[in-house]
Amino acid sequence: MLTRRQFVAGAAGIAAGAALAGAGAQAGYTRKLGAAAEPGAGKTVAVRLSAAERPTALPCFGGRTLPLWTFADGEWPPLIRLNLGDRLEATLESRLPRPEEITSIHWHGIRLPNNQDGVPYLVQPPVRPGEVFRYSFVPPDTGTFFFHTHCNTVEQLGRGLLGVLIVDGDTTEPYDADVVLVMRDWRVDLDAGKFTPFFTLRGAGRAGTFGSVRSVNGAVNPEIRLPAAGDCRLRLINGDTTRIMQIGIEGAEAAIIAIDGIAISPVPLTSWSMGPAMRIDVVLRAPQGTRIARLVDRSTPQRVELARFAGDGEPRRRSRFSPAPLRAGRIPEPDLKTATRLRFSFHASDEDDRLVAAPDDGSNGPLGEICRSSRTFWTINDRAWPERDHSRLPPPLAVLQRGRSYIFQLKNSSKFSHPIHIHGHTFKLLRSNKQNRPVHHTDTLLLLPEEQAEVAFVADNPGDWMFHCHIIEHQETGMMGYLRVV
Ligand SMILES: [Cu+2]
Repeated sequence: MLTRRQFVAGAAGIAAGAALAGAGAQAGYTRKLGAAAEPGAGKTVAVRLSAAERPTALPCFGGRTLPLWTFADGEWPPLIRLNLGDRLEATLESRLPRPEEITSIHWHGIRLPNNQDGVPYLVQPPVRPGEVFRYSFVPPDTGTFFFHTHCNTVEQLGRGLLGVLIVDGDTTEPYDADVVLVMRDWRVDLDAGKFTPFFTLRGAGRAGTFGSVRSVNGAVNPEIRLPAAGDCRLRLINGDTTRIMQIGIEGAEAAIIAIDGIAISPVPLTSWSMGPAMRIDVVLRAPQGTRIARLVDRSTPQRVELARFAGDGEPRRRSRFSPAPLRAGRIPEPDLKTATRLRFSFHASDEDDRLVAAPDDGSNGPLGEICRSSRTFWTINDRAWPERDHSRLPPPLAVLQRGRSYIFQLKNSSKFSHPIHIHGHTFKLLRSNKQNRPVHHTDTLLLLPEEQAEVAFVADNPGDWMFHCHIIEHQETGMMGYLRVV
C-alpha cells in the first residue's frame, strides 16, 4: 500500500549561485547527467485512495482539529512510491460528505493515457459519493510528482486532497537522505477552529486567496534532521492552490537537480520561483554540529522561514560540494526546425481591468457564489472556460497533429503571474523575455506579468488535454482550456 515517507533528516545549505545556464560549471559542478533510466520489468503497485472527511489535527493547527478532506488514513499527505516500469493501480473511492460533490484524481505531470488523466466529463465520468474509479497506468518518467482532484479543486485541494507520487530509478549514486517537503498554506481561522472561504471574488480577480497558516508537511517551520554533512535530496512541492513562492536555502550549499521531476545538470540554488504545482529536487549539503540551515520563501518583503535543517551524527562527507546529478529525462526531443508555432495569450477578461480591480468591497462570497454567477475574470486567447467545473465543454483551444512538434508562444498579458500547466505532455522551455533560467523541462511554467516565453514539445499523446493556470481561482474563473491531439 502506501509507502511511508522516508523522513531521514534535515539538511543545510547555503544559497548558492543564480540559476543561470552555465552557472553549474561556474560553481564547479562538473559532473554530467547519467544516461536515461530504462524501465524495469515492472511490478504492480495497488493502492486504495478513499476521499473522505477526516478530522485531523495537523501540527500547524496548534491543537485544533479541522475537517480535512484526505485520500487516506494516517500520515498526511499520502505518498505512493514506484520504480520506473511499475504499474500503478489506484482505486479511488469517494466518501465525500456532500451528495453533490464529485471528484476524480489528476496525476499531475505524468504522461499517461488520456483516459487515466482524471478530468471529469472530459476524459472520465465524475466519481460521486459511494462510487469508485480505477486508474491503471505505467508512468514513463522518473521523478517527483503529485496528485490531486480536478473538481471543485479550490475547496478539495484546499481541504487537503492531494498526495505525492515518486517514481524511482533516476539516481546515479545514492544520496544520504531523500526527503519530501510539501509546502502549502491552510485557509483557516484557528481561533474559531474553522476553514475560511476557499474562494473569494477579490482573490479570484487578483493573485488568488492566500491562506493564513504556512506549512511544510503540515507543520509550521519544522526542524528536519539530516545526516550531518550528507548530500541530501529534498523534493520540494508547492502544494498550494494560490501562493507563488521564491524559494531559497540559507546556511548551506544547495543545488537544483530536477525541475518538475525531470533532471537538469545541477545548478546552484539561489532563488527559484515556484508557483502552485511546481516542484524542484534539490541536493543540500547538510549542516553539522550546532549549525542550522533554513528553507525560506522570499516572495514577501519579510522573508518567511518554512523549515529548518539540522545535522545528526558523524559528518558524512568532507569533499567540496559537487552534487551527484540525476539520470537524464526521457522526454521526446521536439524538432524545432519543423515545429508548428501557436500563440496563446493569457488575459484578464476585460481590457481595462475593471473586474479585476474591483471586487474589494466585502463581496468575498463563499464558494457557492461563483457557481451561481459563473463569473469569469480570466481568458486564454480571449476565451473563458464557461463554468467552474467541466460539465459543459467548449471546443478545444487548438487541435494538434499527433507526433508533430509544436512551439507554443505563451504571452501573459495581465498584471498577475500565472503558472501554466499542460496535461499529458511536458514542455521544454526554450526562452523567456523576463526570467533567466536554464533550458529545462516543465509541466507547469510560471509566467510573470507581461512575460513572453516559448516552449516546445512533441504532441505524441492522443486525446483531450487540459491547459490551464494552476492558481486554482484563476483556473475556475476562466483561465482554462484544452488541447486536442489527434
Ligand atoms: Cu493564473
